[in-house]
Amino acid sequence: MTDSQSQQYQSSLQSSQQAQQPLSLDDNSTMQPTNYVGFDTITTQIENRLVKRGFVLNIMLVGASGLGKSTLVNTLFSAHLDESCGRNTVYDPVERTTEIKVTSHDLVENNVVLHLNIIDTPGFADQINNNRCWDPILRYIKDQHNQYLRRELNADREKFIKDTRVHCVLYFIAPNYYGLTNLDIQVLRRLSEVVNVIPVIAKADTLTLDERANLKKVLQEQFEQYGLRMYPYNDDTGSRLTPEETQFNKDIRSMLPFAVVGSEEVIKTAKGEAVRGRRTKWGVINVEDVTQCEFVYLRDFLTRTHLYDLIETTALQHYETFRTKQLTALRENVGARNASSPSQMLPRSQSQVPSAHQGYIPRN
Ligand SMILES: Nc1nc2c(ncn2[C@@H]2O[C@H](COP(=O)(O)OP(=O)(O)OP(=O)(O)O)[C@@H](O)[C@H]2O)c(=O)[nH]1
Ligand SMILES: [Mg+2]
Repeated sequence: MTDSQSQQYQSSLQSSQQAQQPLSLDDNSTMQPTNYVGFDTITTQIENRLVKRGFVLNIMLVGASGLGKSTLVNTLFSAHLDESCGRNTVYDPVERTTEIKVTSHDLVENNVVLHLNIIDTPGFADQINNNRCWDPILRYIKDQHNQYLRRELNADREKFIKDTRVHCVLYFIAPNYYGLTNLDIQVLRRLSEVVNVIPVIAKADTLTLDERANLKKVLQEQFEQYGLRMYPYNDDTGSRLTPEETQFNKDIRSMLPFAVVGSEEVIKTAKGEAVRGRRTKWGVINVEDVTQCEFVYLRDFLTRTHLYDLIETTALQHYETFRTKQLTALRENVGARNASSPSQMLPRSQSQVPSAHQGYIPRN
């Protein structure tokens, strides 16, 4: 045996001896294979599957009439997704969004497909009696949960259940100096129980920087005072988040609500730069300039850092709460029925899952 052959033999013997050794256990009792197995590629495998399937994001726009809801969503995704109702002259008719309207779009970026559904709701607060004007919005959200539950309980359920559950509500607050109106409080209280709510100060270009800072302070105090739970939440019940993510969420919460300006127009600044903004008599408001408004923070938060978390939180928290309530109500119904007539102990059919309105009625 030559020297090099003997070295080769020694090293192959060593590696075969290592392979025969039992898997080692580290301090946390997690096993570490002695040779590379390759299951760490599961992340790439999952990524490939997910990319192929694409992602669904359902965003709902809620707030008083004319606060720039449609304009902002178009600005967010740099595309004309929703019809804004602005007038160019005073003679143009005043148009409004009058019913819940869903528009769907497939956006593609680096092979990743985002199936985006925008749920535009009629602006409220412009009626003489605004009592229960939030009902259609809440009903819509709960109906989507209910439909998902019915599909999930179906004996021959689809492999991939179409997800129409609302992942996030962008709630538009008027730029004023006193904060939330009574109506805002009523609506936010109900919404924040069933969906992720991200509040924004609309048309922030109409406030001075001091007014904006003051309004933010007032709003944060009101969120606290009225127990309004805004997204991102500070209670990570499932311990899903890393300490860095928890800290990041804390920072984001201290910035809420984002003071935003929307515009679909691309205009030229005095320096000749083309920017997305609003031209006024006094100059150009660049919506992507963080010294002028917080639109960029909102966009990054929504699309770059928390898009998946919004989807996951909807499934793990809001839908789960709904599901538990519905199934508990169903079990109690069956129990009561069986107790009253034990001879009829037949299983209920799927169609008898209580509707969203039977089992889960919005609080008054
Ligand atoms: N100053 C200012 N005006 C804005 C802003 N965003 C939108 N607008 C204007 O406000 C008007 C109404 O905008 P929309 O986006 O249609 O408002 P909306 O909330 O969707 O209205 P409804 O659907 O009727 O409830 C339009 O003339 C917009 O150009 C903004 O950030 N600042
Ligand atoms: Mg609109």
